[in-house]
Amino acid sequence: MEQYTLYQYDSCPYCRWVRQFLDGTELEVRMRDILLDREAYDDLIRGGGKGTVPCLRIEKDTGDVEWLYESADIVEYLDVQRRQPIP
Ligand SMILES: N[C@@H](CCC(=O)N[C@@H](CS)C(=O)NCC(=O)O)C(=O)O
Repeated sequence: MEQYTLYQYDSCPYCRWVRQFLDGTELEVRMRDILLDREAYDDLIRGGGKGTVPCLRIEKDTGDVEWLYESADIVEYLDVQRRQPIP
């Protein structure tokens, strides 16, 4: 199973949209608030390369990690994943 972490913060409208999408799914996504958690912000910069949110950290079954920016791309990606049959 892929593991997901969403880097975001409360008042960001793009983040809110992704969170609202997630509310209607059963996907498990860890939330990290980059305004409240300095370590989360540092991890985002180090891993993703920039501090823009939302950003989805995707850890593949293989251990490979991808960082996906852009709310529309995040929602589209997760929408595909949630339709996958459970192995
Ligand atoms: N097109 C992006 C816009 C994201 C965006 O503008 N996020 C703002 C917060 S609401 C941000 O992180 N700005 C700071 C930055 O880009 O470094 C999306 O849809 O995700």
